[in-house]
Amino acid sequence: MPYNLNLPEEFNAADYFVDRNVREGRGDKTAVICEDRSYTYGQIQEKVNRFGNALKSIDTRMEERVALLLLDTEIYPQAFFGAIKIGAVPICLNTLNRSKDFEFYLNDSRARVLVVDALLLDQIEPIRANLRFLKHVIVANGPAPAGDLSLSEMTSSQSSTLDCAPTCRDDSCFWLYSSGSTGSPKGTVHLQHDMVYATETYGKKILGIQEKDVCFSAAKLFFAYGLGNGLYFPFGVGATTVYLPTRPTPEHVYETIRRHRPTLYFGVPTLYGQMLEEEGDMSGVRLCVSAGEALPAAYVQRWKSRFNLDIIDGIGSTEMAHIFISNVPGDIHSGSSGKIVPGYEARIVDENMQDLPVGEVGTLLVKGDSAAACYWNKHEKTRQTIMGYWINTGDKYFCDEEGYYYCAGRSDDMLKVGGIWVSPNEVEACLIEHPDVLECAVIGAADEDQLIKPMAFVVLAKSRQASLDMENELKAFVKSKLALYKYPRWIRFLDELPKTATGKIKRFELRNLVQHHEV
Ligand code: 3UK
Repeated sequence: MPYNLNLPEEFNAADYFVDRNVREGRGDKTAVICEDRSYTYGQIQEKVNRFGNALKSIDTRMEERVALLLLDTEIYPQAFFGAIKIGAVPICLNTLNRSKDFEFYLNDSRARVLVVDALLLDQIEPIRANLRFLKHVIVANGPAPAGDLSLSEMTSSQSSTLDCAPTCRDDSCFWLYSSGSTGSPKGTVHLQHDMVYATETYGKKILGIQEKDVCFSAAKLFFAYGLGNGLYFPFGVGATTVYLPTRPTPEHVYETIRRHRPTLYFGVPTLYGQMLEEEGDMSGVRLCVSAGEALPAAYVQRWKSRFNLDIIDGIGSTEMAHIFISNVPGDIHSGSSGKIVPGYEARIVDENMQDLPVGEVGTLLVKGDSAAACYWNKHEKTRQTIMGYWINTGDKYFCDEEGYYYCAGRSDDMLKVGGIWVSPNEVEACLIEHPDVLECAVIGAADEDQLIKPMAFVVLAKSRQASLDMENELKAFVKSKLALYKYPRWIRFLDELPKTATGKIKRFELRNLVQHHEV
């Protein structure tokens, strides 16, 4: 069922997510904890106001883009909502990217202002001369070089009060860059009401998030997943959020959990796998969440037996802002993405956009009012993906009789083996059940007859040795579990899998390795 938000025509997300908390009496409630610092909603509101005024002082106007290249600290909510409050449009940039990516984002978006963490400034220096539209660089969390602005200096002289810009509920609110399998990244334009929609649906109905919750997202705020987990879900209900500015290693994550005792923990599958390999404690956490890629069923079971905690896997996307199909606490179907989140609708269609029967693999389309409005200046890609009310996820899924959705790979990852579809995900899920396997990826590779067969790349668990015996053992293991044609004909052992900045396996790199006979 569609969910009606009943937002007024004039609506500003910063008012809803920041000011409303203070109006409703939560001014003294802790909003953000970062290392040994903590800030109340009242203090965050003041920071937001000072930053909004600072942006205005350098003539930032409504609808202009303000790029954020920031680590997860209290500066994030300040800059994000400060920009939104004056009607400007923050763009959350992936801090793991490199100079040439930032050059693309800044020129493609025509951002007028960049807010950059001092620790990331070295990524910007080499490209400065190429930034055609950028007017101001504001440096946060450290000193600004000559010619740049210092966030702390700029904001200290500003007023701590600020009225919201009169944006409407359908105004641009924030952007995220989404990279596809082909072409340049796409600026995904989200509207003022989108964060409210995701909070009301996934946030409240699936997480059951409440004011008393403490969120900790190991997935960073620049990722659409982390932005909901660590920023607008907790702010949407007046809860508390914990930030970890450094790399989310199992050690840092366990330490943050020990120190700040979150109730909701958000991770990605790779990290759950790594955490399972290390010592640590999850005391105080009531629920764990996974998204970004399919969570291996084996991890769900190992996690449950070690911590007695559920991990709810759900699929979301940058285009939909957050999760639209999810497992729910108390009804976990490990290996499945779960059921449709109330407020969203899904269809599974064939190449002619005709609905497929239960159990058949097709393209997943999804509908819901947190969907992006468009890709910036990419008309054709917008039309291919945003089909009226429906968004084409590009994912292959099937749905069972009870309404559970199962991921069967990306449109371009599915393999035809002996004329039959093989889902690399299914083979991976099987391999990872083997206790010696830490991570794996399966791609299609051509045999001597140029027929596609599955090939597996395996990262072995600590202290396990790659050998011919191990290879045969893993093949036999898959053969014993799945239809025979699905087993990997070749197994290659790697020290680590090539991953994108957001933790997805770069299958194309694995395919290249094979094509160039490098493995
Ligand atoms: C894949 C999954 C299987 C799927 C995201 C939660 O990942 C997010 O956004 P991205 O734009 O990627 C979207 C694509 O990733 N995917 C994500 N989650 C799952 N596949 N099981 C899953 N649980 O191909 C999807 O189309 O980077 C995740 C919330 C917000 C997000 N943006």
